[in-house]
Amino acid sequence: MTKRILVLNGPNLNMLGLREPEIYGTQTLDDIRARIEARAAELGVDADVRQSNSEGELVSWIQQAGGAVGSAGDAADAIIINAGAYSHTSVAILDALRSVGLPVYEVHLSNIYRREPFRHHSYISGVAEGVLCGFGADGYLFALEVAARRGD
Ligand code: CA2
Repeated sequence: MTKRILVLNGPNLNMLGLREPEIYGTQTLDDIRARIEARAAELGVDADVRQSNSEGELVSWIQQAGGAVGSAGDAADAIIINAGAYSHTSVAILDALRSVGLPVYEVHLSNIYRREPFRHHSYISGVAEGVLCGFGADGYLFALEVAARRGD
């Protein structure tokens, strides 16, 4: 069966390419989605790229990826997540990721360790297989390659 990888993006990432290009680059989220989908096709996996500004919606998608009741068709084999600012605040997203038990790959476009101290801690890192930060959109593609290869 084709491996299915859920790629989640958190708050404000819908603004990519439209504001703060010096930090987050000039590519829009649609540009990044197209790059992820193209690489997924080469790797022979399905990538489902989603964005939400709502913490609760992200939690629901994570639960569905884990096969929660009523989530037929949304189950996934791995999760790549850039939870944006929720990375630094959300115990709810941490709990959801821990409960589904899927491999988690954390991505940040910017190098969070070169930025303000409040960005240096991510709740998600504690459950992630690995963290990619500072490589811009390439981080998603690196994570996709690892997620596609692992568990074969
Ligand atoms: O570097 C990353 O990918 C972040 O997850 C991005 C988050 C930030 O809170 C994290 O500390 C690091 C912010 C995403 C905001 O994206 C924008 C993009 C363009 C314009 C405004 C916001």
